[in-house]
Amino acid sequence: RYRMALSLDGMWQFQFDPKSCGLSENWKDGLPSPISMPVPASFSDFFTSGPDRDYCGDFWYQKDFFVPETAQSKVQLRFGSITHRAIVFCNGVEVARHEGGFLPVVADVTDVVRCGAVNRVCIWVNNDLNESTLPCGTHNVLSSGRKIVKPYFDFFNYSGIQRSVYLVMLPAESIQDYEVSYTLDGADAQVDYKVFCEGAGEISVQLLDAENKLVAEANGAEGALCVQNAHLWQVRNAYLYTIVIVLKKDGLPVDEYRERIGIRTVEIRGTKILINGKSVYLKGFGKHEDFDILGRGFNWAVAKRDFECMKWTDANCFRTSHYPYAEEMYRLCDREGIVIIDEVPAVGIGAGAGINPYETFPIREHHEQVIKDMIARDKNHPCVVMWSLGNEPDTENFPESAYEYWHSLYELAHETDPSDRPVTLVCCQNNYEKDIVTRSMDVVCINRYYGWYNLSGDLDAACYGLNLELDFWEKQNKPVMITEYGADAVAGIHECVPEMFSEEFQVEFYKRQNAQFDKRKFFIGEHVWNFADFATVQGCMRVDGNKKGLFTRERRPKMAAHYFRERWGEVPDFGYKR
Ligand code: BDP
Repeated sequence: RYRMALSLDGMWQFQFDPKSCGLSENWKDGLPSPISMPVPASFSDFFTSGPDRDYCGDFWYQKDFFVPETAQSKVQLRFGSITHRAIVFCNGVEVARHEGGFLPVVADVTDVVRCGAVNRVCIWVNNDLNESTLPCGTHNVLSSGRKIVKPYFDFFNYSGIQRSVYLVMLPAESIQDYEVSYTLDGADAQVDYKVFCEGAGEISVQLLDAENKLVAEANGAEGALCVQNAHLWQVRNAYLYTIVIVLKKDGLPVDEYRERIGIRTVEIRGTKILINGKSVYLKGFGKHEDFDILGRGFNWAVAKRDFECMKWTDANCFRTSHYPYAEEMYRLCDREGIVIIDEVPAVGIGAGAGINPYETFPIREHHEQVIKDMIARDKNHPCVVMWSLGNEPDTENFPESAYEYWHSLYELAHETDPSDRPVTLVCCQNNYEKDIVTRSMDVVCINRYYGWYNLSGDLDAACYGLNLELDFWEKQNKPVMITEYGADAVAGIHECVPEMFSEEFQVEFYKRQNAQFDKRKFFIGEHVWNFADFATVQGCMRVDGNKKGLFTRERRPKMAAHYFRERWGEVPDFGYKR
C-alpha cells in the first residue's frame, strides 16, 4: 500500500570494454555500440566465440526505464547481485559502488530520477580476480593482450547481472530493517523483535498465523510477541507466520512491511546440533548456482526443479557453496523446511609453496564486510541454521596465523547475528592434526576425497584412512559433518567392476563411506559433492566440467541419486544416532 517494486528484468543493453576506456569516455551516459543481453543471467554462455565466453575485464550494462508519476518520495534501484564489482550510474550520475558479486547492491536514485519520464541506468562491471577479492584468483595476459582468468577455485567464473533487478519506491518515512529471535517455553514461544526505521514515528507489530489470524501484537521499535501454543518451523515440515510491521505518523500509517518468519531455535549441545531442542541429521548437498545457458543466472523454473529433486532424494539441507545464493532460494527453503548452511564467497585463500596468505592476501576488511552483509541479508530466514566463514583455506601451513584470522571472523559472525546461530569454516583434505582452526568452530565441517583425489579407486584404503581420521575427530568432542565427498561419474558410463568415472563406482564410493559414518555417533550430517554436474574452467582434471553431481547438469538422476533416495528415505531427520 505504501511501497512498490517494479521488476526491471528482461533484455538489457551490454558492451565489453576491453580497453577500459568506458569510464573516461563517459559510457555512463550511454553505450556507444551495445548488443542485447538478458537479465538475470551470466553473459558467458550466450557467446559462440572463446574470447567472448571467457571474457575477463570491464563490461557495461544499460537499461532505460520509466518511473511512474506516482512514485513515492524515495526511489531505489536494487540488484540481487552484480558480479564481481560495479559502479552504478543513473542519468549519468554515480549512485552506487560495490565490491563483491553475491550480495545485493542498492542505489538510492531519489535525487537523480525524473518521475513520469524515461530514465537511464548504466553500470560499469568488472569480473577480474586477484588475491584481494573474494573469491580469490588471478589472471594471465596472453601475447594478444587478452586476459584469461585463473580462479583459485573449481567453478566457472560466471559474471554479469545474475539476479533480479527492481525499481523500489518507498515513502519518505519508511521501515528499513527488522530482526527477530526466538525462545521456546513449553508449548509457547516468545518472538523478540527490533525494527529499524528512517524517520520518527510509532511502530506496531503483529504476528499472523498461516490462516492470517492475529496471534500476537506489540508496540514500539523493540519488544516481544508472545505466542501461545506456537507452531514451530520444523525441518521438512515448515510452518510460517507473517510478521506485519506498521510505521505510523500522527496516528496514521505511513509504511507497512510484511514477511514470512518461522519460529525455531538452533543450538549446539555436546556432539549434536539441535533444532527446537531435537537432534537433527543433515542430509543433502553442496550445490552451485549453475545451469545450461543461464550460467549462474537465477531462474524460478530451475529453482523449482532443484527443490523437487532434493525432496525426491529426501534431503533436508544444503550448503550455499561457495557464495550466498539468490534470496529467492532462501524463501523457498523457508517454505519447504529445507535447512541452509550459508557461506560467504571466501574460497581460494591459500597460495601454497611457503606463502602465508594471511600476510599476503589483503582480504580481511572485505571478508569482514561480506560476513556482516550476508548476515544482514539472511538473518531472518528460519531456514538458515549455520554460517560458514569460507571454504578450504590454508589452515595447516601457518596454523597460528590461520587461527588468528579465522577466529576473529568467527567472533565477528557471532556478534553480528541477532539470533547467534552456530558458525563454521569448511576445511579441506589436510593435515588435520596440525590444523587448529577447524576444531575451534561450533561444528567441524570436513571436505574429504578419500578414494578419489587420494587413494584413487582403492575404497578399502579409503575407508581405512577415513576411519583413522574419524578416530581423531571423535576425541574432539564436537559435532562433525562431511560437507563434501564425492567421485566424478560421467552419466551413462557403466561397468561390471566399478571403476572410477563409472556410475557404479560413484554408488560404491558413497555406500562404503556412508557405512563408516553410520558407526559414529558424533557424526551429524552428510553433504554429497555435488547436487548436480557443473561448469568449471577447462583442465586435464575436468571432462566438460565437474561431474560429481548426483544429477546431471540438466537434473537427470544418476544411479547414485537413486541410491541416496533409498538411503535418506530410511534416515530420519530427527533422532538419528541418539
Ligand atoms: C573441493 C572444493 C570444490 C571442488 C571439489 C572437487 O571445495 O569446490 O569442486 O573439491 O574437486 O576441494 O570436485
